[in-house]
Parts: sequence; structure tokens; C-alpha cells
Amino acid sequence: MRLATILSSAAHWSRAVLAVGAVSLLSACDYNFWRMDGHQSTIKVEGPVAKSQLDVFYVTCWVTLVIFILVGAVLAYASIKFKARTPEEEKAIPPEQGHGNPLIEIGLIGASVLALVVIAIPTLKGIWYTYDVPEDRKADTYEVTATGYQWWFKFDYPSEQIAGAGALTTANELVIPAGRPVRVNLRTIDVIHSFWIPKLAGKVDMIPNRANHLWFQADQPGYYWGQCAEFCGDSHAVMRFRVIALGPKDFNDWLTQQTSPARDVAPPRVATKDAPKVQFASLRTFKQNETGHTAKYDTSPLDAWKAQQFPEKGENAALIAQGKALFKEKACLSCHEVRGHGYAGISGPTLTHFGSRSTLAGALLENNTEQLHRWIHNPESVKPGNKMAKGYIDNNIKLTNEDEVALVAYLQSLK
Ligand code: HEC
Ligand SMILES: [Cu+2]
Repeated sequence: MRLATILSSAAHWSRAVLAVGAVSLLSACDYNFWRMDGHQSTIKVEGPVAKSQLDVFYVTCWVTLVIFILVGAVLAYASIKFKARTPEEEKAIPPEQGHGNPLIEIGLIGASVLALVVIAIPTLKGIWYTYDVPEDRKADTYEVTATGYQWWFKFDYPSEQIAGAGALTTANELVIPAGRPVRVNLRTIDVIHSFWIPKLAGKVDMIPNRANHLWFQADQPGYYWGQCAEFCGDSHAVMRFRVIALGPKDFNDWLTQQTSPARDVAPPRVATKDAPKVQFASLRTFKQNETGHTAKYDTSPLDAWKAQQFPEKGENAALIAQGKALFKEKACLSCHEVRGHGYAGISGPTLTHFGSRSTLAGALLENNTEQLHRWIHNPESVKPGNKMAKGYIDNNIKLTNEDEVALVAYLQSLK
């Protein structure tokens, strides 16, 4: 009887061990899994705010681990020591149930309070620290405003005013100075969103009619992954953004580029009778919902982003001019701004320097020819429920492959 029990529980355990082993083996190939690192790791942090939050996490883990080991040990001791071993013991009447030992009970309450205090001190310190930029660093703070839209982020730079156009605005990619505190005012245009850059700072909600804020700092130049962390509708899971932290010179160069109007590629002076060459006509059939993301953003994302800042070689000026005209004809301008080209829509992301961004559609896709074409061709199949797809239907926007190719060339020229 007892042997059977032991055997069956042994079988049970071996199965569990096998399952755990299989899972570990499967993930063994993933180097980042073991380093607990990844684009959105909260363990491998890269700034003081995320670091202070990680510290609280570790304190809580250690305290609870100690409690777990102590309670587990007492439980194991009691189960083994007081186990009924003979048939007589099994039938024995349980000992009289007392009320307990006052000294032990008070001791346990005291120990629990102590454990809570140990957790509370760093927690409270962390809450104060992460709430706002410390006084001595305030003067060095860079301020931006992030606004959540279903399902993308808009970023405003109140300190960079452009004559006649208000504050500098961009979308989906927040470029910041590295090594300086950044204070982000959090706003939303519609529902509740939540702003989260796991490696740099914990999440804070963007709530209608409520002026929340957070601060963080990226210690080194880098390229960081962000995510909306509050369910906000159909495409919530793919409402992402990127943070690009740059050194002082790069940051200044970026500001200079962004505050200037959209790049204008002059059409060729000699009008050609031939229609512009269609470069990738075969790309009309796209695979559904397959995230377009090349390895260069895993291996050296900041370099890949920097490379994106320069105009591509061998641009087709005639095609770009055609795309520029189509942008108006096809009513893209009703939602999108291209500052300097006379397009001033506001309900969609600004496209003034769209070509210099490394991602598109709420940082869902990499901004390359294939993915951009795929997006413009059928936004709904890429990002279910998005407002641009609805705009295509409402405005009866129909694009031929040639239109799409020209629009892609135009958008890519906007560095
Ligand atoms: C009804 C408004 C509307 C119209 C019309 C519209 N768009 Fe959009 N567009 C949007 C919205 C909203 C987004 C953001 C979608 C998202 O990521 O959820 C967007 C995203 C984009 C993006 C990606 C921008 C980024 O940084 O993520 C591009 C490129 C773009 N649109 C191009 C176009 C072109 C080209 C046309 C015309 C053929 C067009 N749009 C027509 C609303 C519109
Ligand atoms: Cu959201």
C-alpha cells in the first residue's frame, strides 16, 4: 500500500520534472531568456528610475523568499515529525486543541510587521523618488508631452517652438537627450492608455481630464522599446513606441532636422512622357499580420535608427513628385500633416519627417519599403480596427499598385 503511494507520487514528480526540463530545454536556445534580458526586460534596466523600481522588486522578493523558506521548513518538519507511522497512531484521538502560545503569536505578528516595514521603507522612498525629478536635477530636465491615441502615440516638444507651427511634434518615436532627466506630461485624446518603457521607467496611466506625468532618464544613448500597458481597444496589444536616447550633438542635430520643414525632392526638370517606373509590382500580395522586423533592430538598433536619418541613394524624383500629388488627391492630407508641403491634417500621426523614423503604425512595423507598402495597401489587415482603415472606407480611398508605389517613395523621401 505504502509502496504503491510512493511509486505513484514518484511518477507524478518525475513527470513534473520532465515538463520543467522540457520547457527549460526549449528556451535554452534563447540566450536572452537566461539573462532575463529582452527588449522589454524590467530586470536589465538602463536608468535610475527603473533601477529604483527594480530595487523595490528585489527587496520584496528576498523578504518573501525568506518567509517562504521558513514557513516551508516548519511545515516540512511538522509533516515528517508528527506523521502517524503505525495503525495505532493512525487511529489515535488527536490531542486537545489549545488556543495557542501567546508568546509565539505576538512574536509572529511582530515578525510580520517587521517584514512589512522592511518592504515599506524602500517602497515609500521609491514612490517619492520616481514621482518627480529630484530638486538638484530640475534645472537639467528636458520636458515633452506624450498623448495617447487609439492606437499610437504623439510626442510634443514644448521647448522647441517652430514659427507659425507651434511646438515640434512627432509620433511613435520619442527622441530624448541621454544622461538628462526627461519629464513626460501624459495626456490622452480618447480612452485610458498607459505609458511604459520597461527598461527606463514603470508605467503611468494616461487618463482623460487628468494631468499625470512621469520622469525617467536613459543613462546611455540607446534604442528602447515602449508599450501601451492599459487595454484600450482592438489594437491595444500593438500600440507601441520607441525611445531613442542620443548624445548632446546627435540630439541637437536631430532637433535641427525635425524643426525644419519636410524635405522637398525637386521633380526632374525635363518632363518625361514615360510613366515613372514601378519598382516592386510583385509586392501586392502580402502575408497577413506577420510582423515586419529585420534583425538589424535586434543587433544594433541605434545604428539602424541613425542610418534611417539619411535620404536613400538613387531616389526616383519623378515618382516622389507623383506621390506628393497623390497625397492630396487621395485625401491623405485630411488626416496627416506634412509641414512645408501644405498638408495639415491632425487626426493621424504627423508625417513631416516620417522617412527618418524606424517604425510605423504605432511601432508595429519596421519602416522599410515592403512594410510601408503593406501598410498603405491595407491598413486593416495589419492593425485591426485602426482609424486609418476606417478613413479609407469613409473617404472611399482606392489605390492602384502604381499609386501605392509612388506614395511609398514620397513618404520615404520625408527625412
Ligand atoms: C481618416 C484619417 C486618415 C486618412 C484618410 C489616412 N490616414 Fe494614414 N493614418 C491615420 C491614423 C489614425 C494612423 C495611425 C494608425 C495606427 O497606428 O493605429 C495613420 C498612420 C499612417 C502612417 C504610419 C505613420 C506612423 O508613423 O506610424 C502612414 C505612413 C500613413 N498613415 C499614410 C497615409 C496615406 C499615404 C494615406 C492616403 C492614402 C493616409 N495615411 C490616409 C489616419 C489616416
Ligand atoms: Cu493604448
